[in-house]
Amino acid sequence: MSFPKNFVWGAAAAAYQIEGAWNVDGRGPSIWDVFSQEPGKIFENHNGNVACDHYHRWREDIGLMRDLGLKAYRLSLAWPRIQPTGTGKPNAKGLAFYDRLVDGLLEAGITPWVTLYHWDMPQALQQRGGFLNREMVEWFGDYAEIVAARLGDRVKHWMTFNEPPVVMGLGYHEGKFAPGLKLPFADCLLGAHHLLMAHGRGVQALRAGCTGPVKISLAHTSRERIPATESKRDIEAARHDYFASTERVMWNLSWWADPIMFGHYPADGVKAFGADMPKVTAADLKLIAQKIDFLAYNCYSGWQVRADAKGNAERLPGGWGTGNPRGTLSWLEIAPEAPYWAARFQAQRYGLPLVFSENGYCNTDFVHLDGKVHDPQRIDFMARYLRAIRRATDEGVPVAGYFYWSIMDNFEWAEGYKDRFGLVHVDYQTQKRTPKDSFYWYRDFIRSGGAKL
Ligand code: IFM
Repeated sequence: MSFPKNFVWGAAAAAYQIEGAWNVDGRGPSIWDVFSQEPGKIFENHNGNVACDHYHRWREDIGLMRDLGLKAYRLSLAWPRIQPTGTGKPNAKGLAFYDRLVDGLLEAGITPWVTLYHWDMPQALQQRGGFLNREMVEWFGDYAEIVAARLGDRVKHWMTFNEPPVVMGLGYHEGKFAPGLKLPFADCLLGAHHLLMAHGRGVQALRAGCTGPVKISLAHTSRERIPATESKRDIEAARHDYFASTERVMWNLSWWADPIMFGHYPADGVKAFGADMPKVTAADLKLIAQKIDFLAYNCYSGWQVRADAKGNAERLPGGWGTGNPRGTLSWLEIAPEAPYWAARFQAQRYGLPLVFSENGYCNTDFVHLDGKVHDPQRIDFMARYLRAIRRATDEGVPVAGYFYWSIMDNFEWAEGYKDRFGLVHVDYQTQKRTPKDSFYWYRDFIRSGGAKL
């Protein structure tokens, strides 16, 4: 069978990873500006000061998206461009940039899907405690109000936060990402709670400030559990493990998704985390559980799970086996079944349609002697993952869209510019854009309505 008729074919990027222009037109410093200036934090001390210079080259980039035939483009807004210190009067030039970008996309027939927070918090807010400060709820709400008032007449698809496990896990717990903190687990649970409340406040502000109906979500991520066989026992073991919240990490999907969808934290986690739990009131939970309209999910990799003799989940030893194909980032083991199980498990548990807000493959692509960028691995990766998504839609699992990560090579956080995810190659010395083979493959695929697999 084929993909549903109105399936959204998109690609994504995020402000700090592509915009550059870090100190232009009144933009304030973000936690990533500060973190990436610290020697040793980022591969070869790269930073996002210039990145893909999308701030100045957005017209050319929209032209590429139009050539690609994108139906939708997922972008994020740089909060410090809009409110340089995170609170107070908006910066007119920052808002004007996003105004132009949104208009340009709409003129090109591309629907903007906007994420409010993709990790670049204004540094001034971090200095006031960042997510550990409960005032974050109102700071974020005010920011969402400003954005809704300015873009809400044209933008109808929103995500509040991108990948909370990375924000709190890598940023506040493991110290690998900005702001580089290594806080006790209890503090991370408190920050997570404030983040979820800020999400709720953001949803309220977007609904109140945008004109007409809007579709809102939060982009989750986790690591997929893939049943080792399709026996009922393995499937149930994988499902149970997928939604368990007992590990003392920030990666438990149900920890983030259940409060939004069910209005309470998962009982297994509340029990396991015991005294580390923050104080949670009924009013907090009510705020968090604002109605959302779809599940947004960033899906990359996962591992196989089987049921042991007692039916408990057991991760298969050795993951996928020595030498399993992967991207240049070590965590990106290729697991083509991942989106199928992610969509099936989540749609069943949460009862909403799911959009893959990110999925992509990284490599060390370069321009070949013939002037082209040949990236057969990426094409193969996309074809495999898209087949799994088609299997889901064939079986009636409600998947509504797919955003390839990323439209172009960009600043891959702590890995700098080393790993390339783009459909478009970027030469960071000259800013020359070269569409890769995968760009043309995806273009033909979109033209065929997803039939060409
Ligand atoms: O580049 C990131 C993106 O910012 C968030 N999701 C994962 C991508 C690849 O690591």
